[in-house]
Amino acid sequence: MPAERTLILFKPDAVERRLCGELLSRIEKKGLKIVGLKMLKVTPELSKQHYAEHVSKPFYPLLESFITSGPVVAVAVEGPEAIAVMRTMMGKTNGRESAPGTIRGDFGVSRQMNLIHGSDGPDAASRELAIYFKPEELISYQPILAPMFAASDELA
Ligand code: D4T
Repeated sequence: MPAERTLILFKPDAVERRLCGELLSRIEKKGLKIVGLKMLKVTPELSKQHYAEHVSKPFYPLLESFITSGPVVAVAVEGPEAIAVMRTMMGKTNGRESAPGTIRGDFGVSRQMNLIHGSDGPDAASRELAIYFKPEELISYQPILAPMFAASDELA
């Protein structure tokens, strides 16, 4: 199976609550690889681009207000089935329903202030990585310990 890349955002509530280190640590300890990292403010225009599928929904105005309320941290994450692995680690959208052990299950009780975004499929991952990172900001590298994280037949 090929190594995938996915776009992760630590949302304004994660930054405000000083949870970025905790979330980054979980990603690293899981064995996924960080290949891009930056802090930025999401503008209303960027929010509409990112959340294009939600712009016409009733909850969108509140969502835009929240996601533009403070800085976010964008992380490009790589690994075998990284998209699904991250979605499992994040838990359900609503923190009240997310299982303990997941990021949203451990740190929140909200559906909107749910700390973290992760691309929900390969098409979304490509689209979202291109929104937040220039190609040259995504770094390809082979850690010396890579053979200790997955067998050769688990990666392309
Ligand atoms: P993201 O996209 O942030 O990773 O979240 P999910 O993939 O888990 O959830 P989503 O696309 O359904 O929702 C996107 C974003 O909108 C917020 N939201 C959602 C909200 O504020 N009110 C709502 O009613 C819903 C359904 C939470 C996540």
